[in-house]
Formats: sequence, structure tokens, C-alpha cells
Amino acid sequence: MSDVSYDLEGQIAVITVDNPPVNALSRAVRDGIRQAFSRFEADDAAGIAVILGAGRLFIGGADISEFGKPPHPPSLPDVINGIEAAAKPVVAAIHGTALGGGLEVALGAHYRLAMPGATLGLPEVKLGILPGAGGTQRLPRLIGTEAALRMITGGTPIAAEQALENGLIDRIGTGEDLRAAALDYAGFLLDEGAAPRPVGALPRPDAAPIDAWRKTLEKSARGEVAPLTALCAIDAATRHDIREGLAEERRLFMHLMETPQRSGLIHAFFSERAVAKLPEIKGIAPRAIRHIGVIGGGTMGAGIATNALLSGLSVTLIERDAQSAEKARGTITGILDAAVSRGMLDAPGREAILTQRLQAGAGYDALKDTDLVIEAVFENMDVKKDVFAKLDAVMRPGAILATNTSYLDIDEIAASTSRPADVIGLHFFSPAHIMKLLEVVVAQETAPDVVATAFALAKKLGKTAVRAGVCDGFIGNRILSHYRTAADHMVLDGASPYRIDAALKDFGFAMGPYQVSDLAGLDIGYATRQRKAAKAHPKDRAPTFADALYHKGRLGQKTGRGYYIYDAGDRRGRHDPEIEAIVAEARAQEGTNPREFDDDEIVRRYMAAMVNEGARVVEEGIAMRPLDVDMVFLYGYGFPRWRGGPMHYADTVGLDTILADIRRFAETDDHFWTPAPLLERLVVEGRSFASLN
Ligand code: T1G
Repeated sequence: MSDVSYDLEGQIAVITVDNPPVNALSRAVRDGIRQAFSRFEADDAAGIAVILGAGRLFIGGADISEFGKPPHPPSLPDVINGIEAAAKPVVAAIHGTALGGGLEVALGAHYRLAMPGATLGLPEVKLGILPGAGGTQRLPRLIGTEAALRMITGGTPIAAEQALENGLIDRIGTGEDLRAAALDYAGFLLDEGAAPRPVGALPRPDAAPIDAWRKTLEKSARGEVAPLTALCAIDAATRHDIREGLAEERRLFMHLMETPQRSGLIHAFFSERAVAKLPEIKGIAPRAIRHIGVIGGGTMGAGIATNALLSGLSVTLIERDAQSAEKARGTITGILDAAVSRGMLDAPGREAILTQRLQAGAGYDALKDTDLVIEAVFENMDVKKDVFAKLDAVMRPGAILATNTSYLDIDEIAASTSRPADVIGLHFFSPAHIMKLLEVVVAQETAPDVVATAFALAKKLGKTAVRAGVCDGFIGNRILSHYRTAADHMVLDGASPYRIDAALKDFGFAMGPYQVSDLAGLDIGYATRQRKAAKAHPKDRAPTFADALYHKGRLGQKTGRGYYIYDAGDRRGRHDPEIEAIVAEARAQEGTNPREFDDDEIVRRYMAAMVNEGARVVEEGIAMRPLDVDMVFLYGYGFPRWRGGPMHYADTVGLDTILADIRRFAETDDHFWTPAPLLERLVVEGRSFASLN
């Protein structure tokens, strides 16, 4: 029972789960718990049992790394049913967090205590599954159908105080010592002569909230199967006694375990942890970052500054003059006020930030004590070099000079300073205080501890950092440019932008490419095309319909009209009857004969372009692994999380299928559709992108 220990404290059996780092319910732990409870049942000296976790939390859930492998007994439901059937009372003492199977273990106990600050949750739907060890049957019996539906179909944990209020736990422990609090409560129950109190024996929960909740989920859980399936399991609890209900829950759980959505969401779970594991920074200590500088108080600069301030850092923001600096302070104040109104920040916190942690001015010498500076000035190489020359002159030795450029050559910027090893790219995504993705762009000379510092800073800022190499667009925008071109080609060949957007929203994207253009601004795309025009290939097909919209001043949401018309207050937009004529004009200019595109072809072309360029980005080392590309698209480009990212999606479709599509598309355009060598090699070798992770 190495992972589970049993000791007797007076008449109290203390069963401790100790399986670092999160006490996951591995096969050994399940077996250890089962043996510990057999010993408890047989131990006449023990009148009550306490189960608790060693380390920083109670139990973090089933062992996700076992998913997809053959199950090994004892199953978690059997272990938990054994706890509930104990002839003597059992207390679960929770600290840190009890998640998934961990909370289900606590639901199998007869009494529950949680320490202050503990959280309790059933996040299984976030992994594409449902609580499969009694959670959907016991939780609604304990806290009611509505509260259980909210916890299970949303997957968001609740705090101990809320759990006390809704009946999930019986007591909040006092003091800091978990074991003392647990023994105190167990002793109290023993003195009270408390008997076993199986949750499964409670009356069936009320079915009334089910139908309304189903309607809500059918809209909000768009495309995801787990939340609605979890609702079916809870519905079964309202109609069956515990035994039949558990059987139905198991059937539904096993069904979800087989879905590609479970595979996609588990891939996302492990990838968001793997993405920060880089050989180049293993064991490298990051530099301390407490006070940062931000150059430029526009949308990006103000967003970056706000993100840093809300993460506890001090910020010195520099603009070209005092008036601009004050304007930037105003922008930041506005974002903080919105955070206060949303309850994300309290008034004293806002005050402290604005009076103590934010300085805004025009003089670079105010940066001399900062640990790192991020410039977010105009995207022009001469402007950047001028800024870096000033930074190089005032920043202390060891300070880090970062650029937020989205495409300029960071090697060139670094070479213009006396300290290229301290130069790195930190590419934020707008709005910078909300978007979680941060591309950490590593230049040739960037020192490993500067890379490590960037990843440590990202964690502090609550970002998901992905390492990128230097190229035009790094990982995300470079691939975006490619699949956007595939979409534009479909429009030139006959597809409606609206049909393309609809098909990709049905695929699961938050927005289609033309909705994204309207959001970002059509001037951004126009400027990018102008910038790249010098290197255009004669066979490149220009999206002249996009240029036409730009020249008409239709820049998207910011002008109220782009591909869609945005009436006051309506951000969703409606179709513009003039678009058809504008697109027809572009087709006529090219001399193309428009044809129909169905949703299937739209998705295949869009995804083949995305995957093909993703393969090139991995092959060139711009992305370390395919999972890095997946993380960029899950966190920065609205790719549906339950599909795991473009490269994971390609594995589920089959790389041979993707390659066959590309070869078929190349029959009519072998310039744009050139298979990436890595993709061809993996198909020949019968390997997947996952094999490179
Ligand atoms: N199984 C296996 N490994 C896990 C794990 C788990 N449940 N949870 C975390 N890890 C690994 C993680 O990959 C990382 O590994 C290390 O532990 C530290 O994790 C029947 C079937 C618990 C809040 O969804 O939310 O129960 O990178 O960096 O920030 O109904 O981990 O070090 O090699 O995240 O302190 C339901 C998932 C499972 C909880 C701790 N449970 N975990 O956060 O550490 S399904 C969950 C978390 C289930 C039952 C069903 C967090 C955490 P490495 P970490 P952390």
C-alpha cells in the first residue's frame, strides 16, 4: 500500500493517499484504498475512518494518463461503492482541491470536511467525458439537481464556502492543520455516535430542471457531446435508484471514452503542460522580474501593461510625450474599471495599482531600474531600431529587451543592440489582457535564461507561452496567412464568404475567416498584402474583392461595415447584399468560372492548408513540435478545443487523407498546393504528428 497508508489515531483510522504530484487515482492508489478499507472494516479498534491526501491537495482525479489503455481492476466506481458500503462511518477531509474522481471519492464517504481555500469540482466534461464514478448520481442527491447540473455540465469547481452552503460538505475545518481538523471532526462524530450516511441512499433528485437545462446546453455547448451526455446521466439519477443509475452512468461514460472529443481534450490538457517543457531551458533559472517597462501606450501597449499590473507587477509605461502617456494611463484606468465592474478586481486593488504600481511618462531614463521592457510601438523596422537604441542606452545590465512585433525580423533588431543575448520576442495577441496565447520568439543570439525568464513571466501573466522561431508571422500568423489564402481562393472560385464562415463555425471555430477580418480590421490584411507584394509570385492570386472593400473604406466592425453590415449595437453583423457583386467583379477580373463549394470541401481545403503550413513550420523548427502548433491555435485563433488543435485533428482524420486532398487540389493549382515534405515523409513512414511530440 505504498501509495496509500493506514494508521490508527485512538479509535480513528487515518487513510492517507500519497501519490505525488496530484494524488491521481492510479491503479496502485485504487488498490491501496480498497485494501485500506478492508483493513478498516476488520479493525475492531477503529470506530471511524478519515481519508485524506498527502501533499498540496486531496485527490486530483482519475489518472488521466491511463485513459485509452486497457482498464485495470479495481475500477474506481467499485472502490467508491466499497467506501459507501462501509459498516462504520467514513469522513473525507479535503484540502487544496478535490477534482473529478477525487470528489467522487469524497461523495462515497459519509461525511465531508474541507479546509479553508479548498476547491471542489467535477471538471470531466472539460476532458470530453463525464464523472464516471458516481458523481452524476450522488452529487444531485446531495445538493439538488440544478446545482449539480451547473457543477457537472460546466465543469467549474466551487469554493469550500459554497460547498458548505449547498450541502456538498458538512464542515469547514479550522486552523491550518488538515490532520488535526480531520481528527477533531471524526472525534466529534464518534462522540455523537454518528452512523454511516450513504449518499446513494438519499431520495432520487428532482427532474424538473432537466428540460430547461437541456435547451440551454443545446445552444451553449455547441458541438460538444460531453455536457449533454452528462445531463443524460443526471437525468437517469432522477428516474432510477442508485444501482440502475450507476449502471447508466457507466454506460454513458464508456461511450464518451471512445469519442474523438475525449482524445482531443486530453491532448489539449497534456499539451498545455508539455508546451513549457523545452530542453533549452531545463534546469535554467529565470531572471527575477518585478518591475517591467512598456514602450507605447496604444491598444497593445496598454493591454500588456494592464495584464502585467493585474498580475502583480509594477509597470513604467513610456510614450512619446506626456500627453500621450496620460492618454495611455486613461486607457489602462478604463480597463481596470471594467475589471472592477466585472468583479475581477476590487476598488482598493484598483487604487493601489494606479497610485503605486503604474508610472506613465515620456522619458526613457525612467526605465533604468526595470527588469524587462516590452516595446509595442509602430510596426516599422526603423522605428523599432530607434527604440531599441534608446533602451540599450538606459537599461541596466541583465535587463531583458523584448519586442511585441508580430512579424519583423527579431534577429535584425537584436543585432542593432549591444546586447543581442538579452533580446527576445514576446508576441501578445489583442486584447493583450484577455488573450491567453503568448508567442515567445527566440532569436539566434537569445540567451537560454532569457527564454526561461520569458516562460516564467508568461506563467505569472496567466498566459500559455509557446516557443517560436524567427520568420514572417512566427507560428500563428504565418499559418493564418496560408489558410486565409485558401479561403480567398475559394471565394474567387465561387464560394460565398458567408458560406465559408458558416461552414467553419459549424466545424467548431469561434468565428469564420471573414468574421475575423471584420473584427481585426480589413486594413490589417490590406497592409500585410501590400507589405508582401514585393515578394509576390506571378502565380499568386490576389483577393481583389478584399482590396475593393478596403478602398471603399469598409474596414469591418470599426467602420460598421466590412464583409458584414454592423447595425448599432449588433456585433454579429448581417450579410451585405453588395458583397456578391464585389466578389463577382473580382472573379470577372480573373476570368474564373465560379462553381459551387459544399461545406465538406470548404472545411477540407481550409484545414489542409492549415495542416500543410503547420507541417512546414514544424519541419523548419519554427515550432518545436506539432503540439506547439496545436497550442497556438487553441489559445490564439479560436480553434475548437475538443478537436485538440490542427495537428491533432490531422492525426484523427489521417495524414494520408490530408495528403490525398492536397494532391487533388494541386491538380488545379500546383503553385499554392505543394505538399510539405514532412507530411509526405510521415505518410510514407506510416507515422502521425503525435509521434513527433
Ligand atoms: N492524472 C494524471 N496526471 C495528472 C492529473 C491527472 N488527473 N492531473 C495533473 N496531472 C499531472 C500533470 O499532467 C502534470 O504532469 C502534473 O500532474 C502537475 O499538474 C472517474 C474519469 C489537479 C488542479 O481533470 O486540473 O477523474 O507536466 O501542472 O497546476 O470521474 O493538475 O508535471 O508531468 O496541472 O498544481 C478529472 C486535472 C480527471 C484534474 C493541479 N480531474 N488536473 O494543478 O499542477 S477525470 C481533472 C488539474 C476523472 C472520474 C474521471 C490540475 C490540478 P507533469 P499541474 P497544478
